[in-house]
Order: sequence, then structure tokens, then C-alpha cells
Amino acid sequence: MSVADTALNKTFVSLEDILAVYRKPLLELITDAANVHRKFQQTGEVQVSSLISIKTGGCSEDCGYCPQAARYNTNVNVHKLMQVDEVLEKASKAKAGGASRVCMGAAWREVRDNRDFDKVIEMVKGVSQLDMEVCCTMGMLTDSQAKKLKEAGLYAYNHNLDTSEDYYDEIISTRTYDDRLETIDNVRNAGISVCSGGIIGMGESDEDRIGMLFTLSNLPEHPESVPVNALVPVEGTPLSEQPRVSVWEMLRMIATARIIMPNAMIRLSAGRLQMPVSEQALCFMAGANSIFAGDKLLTTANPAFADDKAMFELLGLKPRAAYKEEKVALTTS
Ligand code: SAM
Ligand code: DTB
Ligand code: SF4
Repeated sequence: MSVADTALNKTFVSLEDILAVYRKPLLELITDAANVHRKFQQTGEVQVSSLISIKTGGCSEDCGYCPQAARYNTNVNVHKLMQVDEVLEKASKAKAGGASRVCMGAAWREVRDNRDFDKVIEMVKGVSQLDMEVCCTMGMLTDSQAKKLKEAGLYAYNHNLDTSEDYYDEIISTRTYDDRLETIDNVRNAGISVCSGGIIGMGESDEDRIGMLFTLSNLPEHPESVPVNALVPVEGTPLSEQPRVSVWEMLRMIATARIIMPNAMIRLSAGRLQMPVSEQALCFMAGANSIFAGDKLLTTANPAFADDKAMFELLGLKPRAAYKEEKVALTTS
């Protein structure tokens, strides 16, 4: 049985199996991933998700990569929670730009049961009414908060593992790997789609990259989305001097994720601005089928909608419809 079939049958995929996939000769790895992609995914379709930073900077955590941590001296414009109307306006613009999903990010350690949470619930309801998939990424979440978000119409929640369990302490000290797994568990139990991945280029080894993929692929269920971020080194953060991740490293990571989690959306996430279209095309060949679009990620720059539209035309890609639109199409046909 191939690793992809093993993965799909939820048979245990060992660390050694994943490492063997990751270490294949590169072109063989990309070909294998492309074959898995063709078998399990709608080829030619790429999900377009747009980020809205609803609360920016001033975060109490010490994540070594993050420009939004209050303790690092970065140039981020700190902003309290946005107004609901402003968020809905940005979401509508994202929809007009071709996005089917909106991901609202808040620079919080955790969600608190206060008036800000009530406002987030209104944002979730509002974006959901735009017939877009609504995602949030707001730090740790309790069981009951996850259920409230689900009731409001939340489709997905992003909570990254970021790196392997072994390397984690080098990057973050203010919360544990187990805290992260618990939030993912709460999201899953509330019936919300799980989005979880990580970052490469933080000084981790190949084994750490594989370790993270191992943990993701051995969750009780595979995440529905797996963002693969290349570190955006930001001045003022402890990781500001890290060298840029090469496309070859991104390709290995994306292709391996595609093979071991055949049904997941693999998102080519942070780092696209520095990648020419030719490099991004290789990533789509290797199994990436989702991007963040719009000229800003959370605080750093990203290609504009118009640039991605031109890239889609050139490569013959089309944006994937929101899940809800698919459901409507199915029920009316
Ligand atoms: N505060 C929440 C949390 O930590 O879960 C949500 C926002 S946080 C910015 C979301 C994710 O963005 C992080 O887990 C990390 O994977 C990614 N991220 C943050 N800064 C980054 C950077 N400089 N380069 C690449 N990815 C980054
Ligand atoms: C994810 O995995 N990457 C996105 C989203 N989930 C929240 C964030 C990338 C942030 C890059 C740095 C910044 O713009 O602040
Ligand atoms: Fe805060 Fe999230 Fe940035 Fe960590 S990644 S410092 S929790 S905003």
C-alpha cells in the first residue's frame, strides 16, 4: 500500500515513513505528490482565503517569529479590536477580489469571555451571511467558546503547531505544545473545521519539520487545512536574521504534506511575496491548493488580488468556491 493510501486509511504513518517520503529525490517526490493530488483533489482549483487582522499587536506571548508580540520592538501599528462594520466591509472587498474564505486574526494569547468575544461572534455571523467560509485565529480556545463560535456560523479555526514538539521550546516559552493540541481538540469536538500547520525557516532541522507533519497526520483526524508558512523575518523579532527559505525546502514540505494528508487543503501561506510565479507554480504542482490572497497577511505584505488573478490566468487555475456555494449547487441540481 502506498503511503498516501496508508495515510487515508488512517493506518499509522510512522516518523520513518514520513522521513523517507521527505528525503526522496526531489523530482520523484514532486511527481508522487502530483499523482496523489490528482487522485484526491480537484486539480486546477485553488482555495483563496483572505486575512483580516481584527486586533493587531500588543500580544503578551513571546513567539520568536511574531511581529505582534508586545515585547519585541517592531514597527507594527497596534490596534484594538476593529468594529464589526469595518470587518464586514473588508470581507466584502475580499469576496469581490475572489476570496471564498475570510480568516480573522487576533493577536491574543487566548480568547476571553468578554465584550470583545461578543463582537467577534457578531463578525462571524456577519461574514457567514456573505456566503463566505469564516475562519478565525485568535489563540487558545476553550470547549465552550468553540461551541459558541460554531453556533454563530464559524466554519474553520486556525491554530498552528508551528514546529515540532522537540523544537517548540526554542521558539515559544509562554504556552506549551499540549496547550496547542488541546485547543485543536476543542475545535474538532465543536464540529469546526481544523486548520493547523506551521512555519519553516526558524532554524529547525529536517527532523523537526517531519516531526510537525507527524503530529499533524497522527491527530485523531487530519486537519482539513494545513498552512505551510515560510518564515517572514521581521526586524525586531528574535528570528529577524534567519536566511530566507528556498523554494526547494517549501516544495519538500508541501509535497510531503500532500502525500501523507491526501484530503487536506495544503496552503502555500506566508512567504509568497518573495516567490516568483515560477516557484509558486512548482508548489501548486507539488500539491499546494490554497493561498492567502490580498495585499496584506496580518501585518506583512502579500501579493495583491490582481497579481494572483494574473497568476491564475497564466497557470490555468481557478478559485475554489466556498463550501456553502458547493452545498447550494448540490441541492439545486
Ligand atoms: N495569536 C494567535 C495565535 O498565535 O494562534 C493567532 C495569530 S498568529 C499571528 C497565527 C500564525 O501566524 C502563527 O501561529 C504563525 O504560524 C503565523 N506567523 C506569525 N508570524 C509569522 C511570520 N513572521 N512568518 C510566518 N508565519 C508567521
Ligand atoms: C497562517 O498559518 N499564516 C497566517 C494565518 N495562518 C493567520 C499568518 C501569517 C502571518 C505572517 C506575518 C504577519 O503578516 O504578521
Ligand atoms: Fe501573539 Fe499569536 Fe503572535 Fe504568538 S503568534 S505573539 S500568540 S499574535
